[in-house]
Amino acid sequence: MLEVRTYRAESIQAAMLLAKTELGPDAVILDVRHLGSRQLLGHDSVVELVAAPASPKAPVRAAGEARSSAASAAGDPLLLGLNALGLSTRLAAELVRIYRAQRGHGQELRRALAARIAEYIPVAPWLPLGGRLLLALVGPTGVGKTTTAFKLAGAAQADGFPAQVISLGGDEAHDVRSETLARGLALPFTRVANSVELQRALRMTHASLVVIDTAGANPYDPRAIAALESALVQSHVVVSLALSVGGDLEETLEAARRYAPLRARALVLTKLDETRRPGMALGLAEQLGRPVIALTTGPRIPDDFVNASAPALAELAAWTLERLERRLGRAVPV
Ligand SMILES: Nc1nc2c(ncn2[C@@H]2O[C@H](COP(=O)(O)OP(=O)(O)OP(=O)(O)O)[C@@H](O)[C@H]2O)c(=O)[nH]1
Ligand SMILES: [Mg+2]
Repeated sequence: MLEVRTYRAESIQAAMLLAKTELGPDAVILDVRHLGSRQLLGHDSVVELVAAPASPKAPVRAAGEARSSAASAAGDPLLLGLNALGLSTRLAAELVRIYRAQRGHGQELRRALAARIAEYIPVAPWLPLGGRLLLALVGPTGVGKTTTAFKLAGAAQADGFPAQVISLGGDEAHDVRSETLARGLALPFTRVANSVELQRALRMTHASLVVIDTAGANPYDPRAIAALESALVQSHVVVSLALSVGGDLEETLEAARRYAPLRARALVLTKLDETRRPGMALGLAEQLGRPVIALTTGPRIPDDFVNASAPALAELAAWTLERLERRLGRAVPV
């Protein structure tokens, strides 16, 4: 029997994030309803989304296919190169097979890669098309949370969606910069210190996108994580974990695991421009299993980011495979 679940949130985006996190990237959206002006969690726009897990048929077929290709690909340097970036052997084997079959056919290659990536890596839109989205960015210090907060809010505002940035727990020096950024983008900006102030600020805003920029939390400091959790828990925001790409894979995954109490429902992957291993974004996204909403590609606000999408991830996969192959051809360590 088809297992159907219902999710309520303030926007289609927030409801989709809930559904994809729980049911997986292939969750099938069966129905979306606007419930009109009803008070949910203190806000008035409510969307109800009915979703089901993807039919078991596709994964079973994919698993069978992948087992044989993975076995025959063991020791394949391209596959090992993708493994080293965190991709599972199954996904890596499928991408390598597609790459070898379609190499040189730019558009066809990218389309085929995108179709396969979409089966493994969830992405989600973040613009608040059907209501309002409260997005909290959490993560280690210096990964680009503040910069990303202003990129998203600035881009939303430029697209006609009223946006606001709230800084939670930022110190004076941190928020001086944020105030300057907010002024430059003509964005409302508020500072809050705790859960009560955050809830008050959220009650007062009418913005359709509110990005809550949190102070960097050391992943190995459980007290810092717990403080952030208690500051956010009452506000029913979509917590999005920001991680920078290109550092040590295991360290980054371990850091992500330490944020588990914050129950992140989405990922923002940052600084893809600062590494020669941006393909690690694919491995992190696959392993963490949370929908990716944006990839950041530089410090400029609001331009340096792309919305996460299967085609964007396919471009990254194609670039990575081409680079791996070039380097292998030159017999230089990757
Ligand atoms: N190259 C590059 N630099 C970035 C990117 N995102 C942010 N930065 C830079 O990284 C530095 C830190 O960015 P912030 O946005 O302040 O990082 P944060 O996570 O808010 O830092 P804390 O608040 O201290 O935890 C700044 O110099 C940004 O300009 C990116 O995608 N690429
Ligand atoms: Mg910051």
